[in-house]
Amino acid sequence: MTSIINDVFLKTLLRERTPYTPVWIMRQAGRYLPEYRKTRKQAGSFLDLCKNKDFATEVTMQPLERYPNLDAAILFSDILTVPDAMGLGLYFEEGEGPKFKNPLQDEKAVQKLDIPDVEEKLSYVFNAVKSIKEALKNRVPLIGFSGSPWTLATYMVEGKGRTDFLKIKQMLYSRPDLINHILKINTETVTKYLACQIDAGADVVMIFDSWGGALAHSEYESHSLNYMKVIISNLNLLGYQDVPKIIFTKGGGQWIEAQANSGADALGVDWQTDLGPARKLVNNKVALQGNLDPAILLSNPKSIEAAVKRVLDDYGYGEGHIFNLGHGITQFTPPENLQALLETVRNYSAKYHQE
Ligand code: 1CP
Repeated sequence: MTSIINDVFLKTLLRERTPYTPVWIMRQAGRYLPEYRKTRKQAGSFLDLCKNKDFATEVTMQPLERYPNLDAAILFSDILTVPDAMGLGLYFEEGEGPKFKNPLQDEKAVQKLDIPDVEEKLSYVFNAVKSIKEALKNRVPLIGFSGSPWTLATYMVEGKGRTDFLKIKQMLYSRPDLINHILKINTETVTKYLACQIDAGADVVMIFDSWGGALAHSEYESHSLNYMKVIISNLNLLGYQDVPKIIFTKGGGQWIEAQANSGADALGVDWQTDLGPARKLVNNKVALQGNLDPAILLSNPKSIEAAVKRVLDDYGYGEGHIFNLGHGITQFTPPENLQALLETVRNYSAKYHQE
């Protein structure tokens, strides 16, 4: 294994001693940065940006160049590359978010769905991982990622983002066999996808279950968590047991104990969850990552400093906390406000890591 110069994030994932609380920010590369908007314009579309390894490397590195206090890099790509590789035809309409030309809205479409040739169809992602690793020169670890089988299925069935989930829930409650088929295909594809990202150089992998919180209590474990568990155990069986794995169910705070028994090394926690009680519930089984409300970054450095301290106080003394937002940074964040967050984490957290 190569040695990473700043290994504070890796150590924290294993709940080992560190001098301070590590931090990275979900969607740290993105539209709130003027340098991102410039590269995005040069590249053309968002997908062009993802598919060109030089552009993907450039935008991954942008937040690290601007903010020396970041303790991890995350691959610049998207969770929707997977359904795109399955032939669903991903496209972005300006200002409207992602859409699919061929969503899975009838039995025939679902039955035709198959595991794609991941190595070939998604080779641009693995080439980006290799190129980013070279650019990083081992400064900080690189996070690879995927959507969860359930979250990917919501986009595949609904055909677009941010919906009421009625199409997929109708299918779930009336044709569970079709949903289970989609979830099984997604699980095998994601396992392969993450394995290839690790082979290309990803040091950590994270599964984004952004819409797991839309599931009813009775359906969360059976339709989201259990499939994430299968991915984790399959990766372990394939020999990737030493690569730390993070799962994050947005809106999933009430299922934290079940998540702690999933085999993941760390759990993402959103801002509706109280970090102190969550820490007691996971009982040293996993690290916790989160959980500042991203909207606080729309305020001012003084309010941000107080809110960051509150999150660090909520977790308290000892190891196993990775500071992050409770969801992605918004495009309206003034970049200097993120600087205030990062400085406060670094300076204030040291007291929680002393003997
Ligand atoms: O420039 C643009 O117009 C594109 C905006 C954008 C960006 C910057 C999209 C479209 N995706 C991304 C990058 C991205 N997406 C990253 C890498 C950047 C980084 O973290 O630094 C990652 C990890 C993602 C993951 C992702 N994409 C998730 C999971 C995390 C989360 O936020 O919940 C989800 C749900 C998506 C889908 C998606 N892609 C893009 C958008 C706008 C969306 C959300 C669509 C919706 O409303 O449902």
